[in-house]
Amino acid sequence: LNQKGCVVWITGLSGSGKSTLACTLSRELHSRGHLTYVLDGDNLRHGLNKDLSFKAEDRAENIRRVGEVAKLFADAGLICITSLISPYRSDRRACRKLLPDSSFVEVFLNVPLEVCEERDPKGLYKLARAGKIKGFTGIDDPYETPSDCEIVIQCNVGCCPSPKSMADQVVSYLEANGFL
Ligand code: GGZ
Repeated sequence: LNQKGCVVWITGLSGSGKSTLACTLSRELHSRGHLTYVLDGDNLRHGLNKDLSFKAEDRAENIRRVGEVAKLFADAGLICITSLISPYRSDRRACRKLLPDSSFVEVFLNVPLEVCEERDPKGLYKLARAGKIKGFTGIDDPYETPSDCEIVIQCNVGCCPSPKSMADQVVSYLEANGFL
């Protein structure tokens, strides 16, 4: 294995397609012979992070732990892909600081709230609007838009790139920056 490890940190709203992008990107990189590992926020909250809630300090701890684990994978030479909402700039910046310069690749999956809410794959937005979930990101909890990310993937109402073309955008970046 002759691979420079890195972390591809995908941030965005619930329902923006982070997990789908992470999975599609992982498969694409595998098919090119690269080792990857996906750390998915929703999955990790059933195990490693099952003691954490969605209040700001628990989200911070959630992201801190995943950042530390992602660093271990990157140290081992893998491309570690994370998919967490990670709504706070300060938490994302803290993860970036764990890694050597340029090996933290922040990807903002920029999907309008109305598109995420229309998809509502788990019915969570509906519950949040009804006040049955409190502190839901984008409804009554903040999402701080990245200002220093390496890649922005733009979706608009009625016009979203396919998961494959989103993954290709990340692959091109990784190629151009010597990670592949
Ligand atoms: C945001 C919530 C909440 C609240 C439950 N706010 O789309 P999903 O369902 O499958 O993924 C979301 C997941 C978010 O976990 P993360 O670890 O990525 O969040 S963070 O980075 O902010 O710590 C969503 C579900 O959990 N979910 N309640 N209140 N998302």
